[in-house]
Amino acid sequence: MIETATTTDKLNKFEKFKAEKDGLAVKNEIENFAQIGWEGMDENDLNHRLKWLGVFFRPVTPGKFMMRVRLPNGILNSNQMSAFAEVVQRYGENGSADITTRQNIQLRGINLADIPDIFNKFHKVGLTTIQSGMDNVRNITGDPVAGLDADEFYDTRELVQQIQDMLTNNGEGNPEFSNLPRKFNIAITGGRDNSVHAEINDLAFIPAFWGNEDQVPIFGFNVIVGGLFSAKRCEAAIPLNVWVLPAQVVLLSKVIVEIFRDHGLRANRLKARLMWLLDEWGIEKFRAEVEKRFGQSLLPAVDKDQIDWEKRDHVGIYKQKQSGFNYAGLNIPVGRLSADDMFEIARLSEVYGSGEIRFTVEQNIIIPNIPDSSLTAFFTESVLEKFSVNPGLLMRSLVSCTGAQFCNFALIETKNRALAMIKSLESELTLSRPVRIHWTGCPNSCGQPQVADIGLMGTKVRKNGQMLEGVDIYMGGTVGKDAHLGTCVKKSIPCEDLQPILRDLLIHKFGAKLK
Ligand code: SRM
Ligand code: SF4
Repeated sequence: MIETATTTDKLNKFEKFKAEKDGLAVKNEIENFAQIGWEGMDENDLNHRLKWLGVFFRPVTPGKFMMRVRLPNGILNSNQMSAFAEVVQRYGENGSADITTRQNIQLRGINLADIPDIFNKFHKVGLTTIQSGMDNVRNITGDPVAGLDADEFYDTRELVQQIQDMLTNNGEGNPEFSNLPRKFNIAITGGRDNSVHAEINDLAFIPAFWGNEDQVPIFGFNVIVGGLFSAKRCEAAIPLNVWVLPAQVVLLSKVIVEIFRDHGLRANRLKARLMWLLDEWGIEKFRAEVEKRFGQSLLPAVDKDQIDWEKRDHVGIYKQKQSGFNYAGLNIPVGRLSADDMFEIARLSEVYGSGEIRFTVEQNIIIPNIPDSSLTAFFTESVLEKFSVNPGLLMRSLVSCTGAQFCNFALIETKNRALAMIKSLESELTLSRPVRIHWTGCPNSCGQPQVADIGLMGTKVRKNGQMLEGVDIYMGGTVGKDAHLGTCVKKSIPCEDLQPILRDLLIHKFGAKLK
């Protein structure tokens, strides 16, 4: 069972403050916080508990908060996008938004005094920010083209929503799952190309058919567990040796999160993710506990899963399974959006599509349901000059975490530097294929450098007696059918020396040519 205040001696400081007062408790205090201002708040409420509501104090920009919502499967509508735009618009130059590596969005520049209003606004358009940070289950990812892709095995949208509803009490907040030992990531993929990086989640569901050649195959999922990136350790998820029907996915998720809640390690925060519990227990004991709580015997995993495609990035115009309709994948450089950009995207989705918008884990946008007859007009929209459907082969795959502009863990500035470097490299080189370059500002790996062709992880470097911003270079990350984590191949490159090194790597390893 969850360790309580009486056993807090062996607990880390986060466990102690959680035992004193649950993170979700601040839900009832938000009006009061808005009145007293952040300077008057208790430190743990300000720095930590607010994150249970998706509100993040930013020590880098004190008084200008970040808000992280939840967008199950990365899907939203134009009203929700406009609500985001209206929120950041009121902060002028300070307001902006970032699409995240979990198909989600974060808004910036927010004043504490405005948060009750913003919550009301979000409530009206069906948005929640609840349990999106700290020791909670994060935004649940699913196929970005679920329900549009003619080749998918399963439309993940409903299951992802059901898991979120179960874990968050329909977005109102669920104390049953608000005190996990650490964060927990869940992903479901129903397509052929593992579009959500299933292997880097604590729990993921991968399409697989049950039955031998003589039987009618039954659709379900193989289950993998324990994937994580952290400063201490990075691991791909391992098989739980369980296969479930879609109808069993929500209960299995509940049971696994409960086991993590009740038995996950809480003494050392660096070792509190699920994989550390799997190490301690072994996968057999963990599986037995899952089966016990599930209440019926679980089938073993199927040998061959259905991930047999290279990963698609969805940038461009693609036919949907609905005849006569297309989805447009827009490249959003490093995921950054202004208020005007968001109004524009909302408008595009209404004028040309069905008002629906989707995010990808590559921090890009998909606008579905564009009829063939509207494509010519769609191409004339000037916003496509900024958010191209046919960007350069480096820009289209560029991913970057937040970095030093807003994140106090950052060792380097990421987004602006990443953009400038890609622009210069594209002006020097001709490429024949996309190369996936991921930037991350520190070893926490939010920008997932280990899944990239070239991953760049921020570090500090000494050069000529000076401390400079630098990177460690990761390579060998593969995605899609043979997903495999990349490893560090070169350490401590000052950022000021990086561009020629990247140019050489692109020429010698990825077939780029000098212009
Ligand atoms: Fe992350 C902490 C941003 C995806 C691993 N991450 C943070 C914080 C909250 C730290 C903080 O309070 O400043 C960052 C907020 C900075 C800001 O102002 O934006 C932050 N993480 C992000 C985002 C926004 C990066 C992005 O630009 O896209 C992503 C938000 C996802 C979301 O919508 O919920 C984000 N973070 C990830 C991922 C990638 C993923 O989930 O696929 C990882 C690695 C995968 C994993 O978790 O196993 C990741 N973030 C971390 C860690 C290391 C976790 C650990 O076990 O040690 C931290 C540090 C921590 O939790 O103590 C962290
Ligand atoms: Fe911040 Fe580090 Fe995550 Fe980048 S990787 S957002 S710098 S915690």
